[in-house]
Amino acid sequence: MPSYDEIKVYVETGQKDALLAGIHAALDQGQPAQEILQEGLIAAMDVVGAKMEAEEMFIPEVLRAAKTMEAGLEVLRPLLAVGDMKVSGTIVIGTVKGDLHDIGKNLVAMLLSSAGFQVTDLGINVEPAAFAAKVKETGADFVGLSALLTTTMPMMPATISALADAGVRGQVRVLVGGAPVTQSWADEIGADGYASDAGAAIKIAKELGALAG
Ligand code: B1M
Repeated sequence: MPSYDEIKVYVETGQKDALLAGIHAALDQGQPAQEILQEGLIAAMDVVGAKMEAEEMFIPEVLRAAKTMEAGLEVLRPLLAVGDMKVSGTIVIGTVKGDLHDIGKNLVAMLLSSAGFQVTDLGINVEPAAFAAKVKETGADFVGLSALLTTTMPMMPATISALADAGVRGQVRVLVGGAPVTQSWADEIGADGYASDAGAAIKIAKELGALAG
């Protein structure tokens, strides 16, 4: 079985076949899917982020790493079900306008779905009005906003305003997340919940659902 450092290198350097073989070998050895995700795939993207910032990696290489990670995620997907956290509810989720990052959002959507939520994923670069229209159309209980860039975080309050303008702010709980997002930002913009990772998103959605009765 490869070490997590080796798995990280496979993601970083876009070695998809080696990554998939490595993940299968780790699973065969009894390593938990959640640990492979956290210590291998997500940790690799942190290395990629640091190298991107230091201009040691550029967009095409970062994209290749992202695609490789997504291939690994597909193998883990069925194993990441959330066990006893069965909840129900409907959520409209997307990455806010101007932002093209979707790996974290996809992970959150995937885990919410496996926890019993009915998920409508609007994808990336979603206009505030498009979130509001979909909430209105589906009568969703939650709307989930993901942002990975400090420059796109302001699209979160813009989306909350669009929900108010469409007359649906009162019926929907707003959950926000993404690497630069914090609890204090969520408080500042009047979101109902903040989650630092996909597991926390399920927990918070469950709590908010229970509060709403
Ligand atoms: Co971009 N990028 N990127 N990038 N990219 C970051 C975010 C950056 C931190 C890298 C860096 O410089 N260190 C930096 C942002 C700096 C900042 O604003 N603070 C950055 C930059 C600058 C950019 C560009 C501007 C680069 C450029 O063009 N010069 C550009 C912007 C494009 C745009 O969006 N308009 C850009 C482009 C890209 C790619 C397209 C090449 C690619 C995205 C591919 C894709 O997503 N399909 C990419 C990538 C891959 C990254 C890094 C390396 C990895 C992101 C990732 O997938 N992480 C990233 C560095 C980093 O974050 N370490 C970086 C793994 C993922 C599982 O984690 O997304 O954080 P994350 O999601 C977590 C939590 O945040 C949370 O749960 C998830 C799972 O645990 N979460 C939620 C996320 N959404 C949530 C929603 C919730 C709840 C929790 O509720 C609804």
